[in-house]
Amino acid sequence: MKVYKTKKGIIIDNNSTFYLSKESDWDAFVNRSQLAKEISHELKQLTPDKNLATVIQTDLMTPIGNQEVWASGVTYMRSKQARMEESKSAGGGDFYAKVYEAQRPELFFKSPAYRVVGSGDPVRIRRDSKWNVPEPELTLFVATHGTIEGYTIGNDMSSRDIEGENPLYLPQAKSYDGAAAIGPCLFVPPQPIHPDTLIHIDISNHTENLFSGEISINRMKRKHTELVEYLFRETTFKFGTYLMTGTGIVPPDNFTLSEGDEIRITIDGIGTLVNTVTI
Ligand code: DO4
Ligand code: MG
Repeated sequence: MKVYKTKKGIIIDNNSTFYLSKESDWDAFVNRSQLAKEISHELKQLTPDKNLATVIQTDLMTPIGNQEVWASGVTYMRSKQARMEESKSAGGGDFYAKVYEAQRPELFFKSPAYRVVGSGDPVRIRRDSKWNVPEPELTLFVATHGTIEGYTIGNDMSSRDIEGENPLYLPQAKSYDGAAAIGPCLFVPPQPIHPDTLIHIDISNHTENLFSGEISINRMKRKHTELVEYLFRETTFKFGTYLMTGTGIVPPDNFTLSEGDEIRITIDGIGTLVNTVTI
């Protein structure tokens, strides 16, 4: 099942049959244990409505209420290599090699809900940065009790020159207006997402393709449950939380985003998150 937040309410897509939920509060709707079961139960009391198929195109909102967005780092070999390269001259390369092998994962706060954008919205690159990339990431929705209840597509926009200059600049490279995108929906499967699920990215300037990449989530070094366990150790999440799981796709070092570029991130079973770059 896919759940869309729209201006008309919460729409449930069950194998291309669409329903409008009786619950209009996003936090109350998503932040439940055994969410897939709960939604299946609710569907029995709802009437399908074909018109809702267009509403998810015309009235789509970012699938977030009061949730924070957290992120994991260096969870794929490609990410480790890219970070070591960009921070080499600053002597930071070693940090990334160590965190890739360490028991404790890298987790960082990415964004409060009010700063997160959805599919169709612009993402931004910093005006004080010259080297910017999108990071396409499977993003978990974790309910208050620490259970993974759903998945969405995340874009962890990053300024590689700022991050590479000094690892302590990570929050500036990762958290600024327009740096976090999620959407288009919350995917709520009855079982955990399939390990062979593919993440695909296309970046174009509308006339030509600039970069494409693909990776399977089974190339991730850590388990989703392991990331969640560390995140929830000493922190509570009243509304549940989103957790980006790290990138395994990094464009070549001579690539940087420019204003107007279109970023399309597709994850099997979830859909496509589309954003255009502004400054
Ligand atoms: O360590 C820096 C950030 C890493 C990251 O965002 C990623 O691997 O996706
Ligand atoms: Mg990332």
